Amino acid sequence: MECSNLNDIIKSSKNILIFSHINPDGDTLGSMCALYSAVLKNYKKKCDMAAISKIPDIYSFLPHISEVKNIDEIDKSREYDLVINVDVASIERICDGKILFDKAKNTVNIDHHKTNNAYANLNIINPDASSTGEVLFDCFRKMDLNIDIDCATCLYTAILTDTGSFRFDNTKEKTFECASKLVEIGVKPSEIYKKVYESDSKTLVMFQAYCISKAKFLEDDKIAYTVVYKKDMEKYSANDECMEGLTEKLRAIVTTRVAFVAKEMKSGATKISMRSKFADVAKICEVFGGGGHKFASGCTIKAPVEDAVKRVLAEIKTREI
Ligand SMILES: [Mn+2]
Repeated sequence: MECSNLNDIIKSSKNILIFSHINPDGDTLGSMCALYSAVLKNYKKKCDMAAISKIPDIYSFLPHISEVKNIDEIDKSREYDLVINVDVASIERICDGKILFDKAKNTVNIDHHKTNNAYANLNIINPDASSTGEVLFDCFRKMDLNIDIDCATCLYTAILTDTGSFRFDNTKEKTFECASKLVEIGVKPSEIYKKVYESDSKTLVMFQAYCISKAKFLEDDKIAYTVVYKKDMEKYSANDECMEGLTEKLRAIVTTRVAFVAKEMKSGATKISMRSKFADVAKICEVFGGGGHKFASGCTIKAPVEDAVKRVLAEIKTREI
């Protein structure tokens, strides 16, 4: 029902803008480009696409990604007929884009986050779906849209990345059903796998090897963590993209139950990225004003790294992990 409303809204809109969220991941970018592609081919309309912050280089293979503009390049005085947010759990995640969202004649919010508070005129939210890509694919099928290889590639990438290659606990029978249909359309899983997971830069690999080599282990190796200083980043010319997957590498050790990376930020505060196998680390990060998912959360602590690490360790030790 909601999806047929989307059909009517797109038909009656001349100017459409699609937003992805800040610090974009494969789900928000894949969903944005998939929607762009579907609208272009089925309604013969060109949408604008906006990114709030830098798009990681690995996603440069996504069809239509080169047409995405940075929010700074978009005229804030414009009034769009329709603004659609994809994978944007809360309106703050489009930052300045909110100006354009609030002015739009119509707004749509397509998402899968449990915490999404349905902030648009039309909200298509399915918390049981693995990803926004899966929500969108369902919707396209209900709308009877033609899904071509470009669109399928984007949807597959969205589902693949948000499920950690079909490994995380959001991977359900339905997820494989969607993936199967996308492969039927022509998606080559091994090709997308190579583009997403075997495209690390030499800098990233060497930098992460260094970070792991100085990891510390506590409580019979149940807790694993490493500290990343500004000077480490400088030494390796590493950027934030080089942090991607680092905490997961510490969690992947058989004895690890909780892993975290403490990063010294330019401001002097400490950014904590935490992962677990069993414990609800969202609860631990909430103590420090952060949050996220049960097994993957984060927070920022306004304290120097040594101090922040002490506080985080003390908090972990009060819990059953
Ligand atoms: Mn997502």
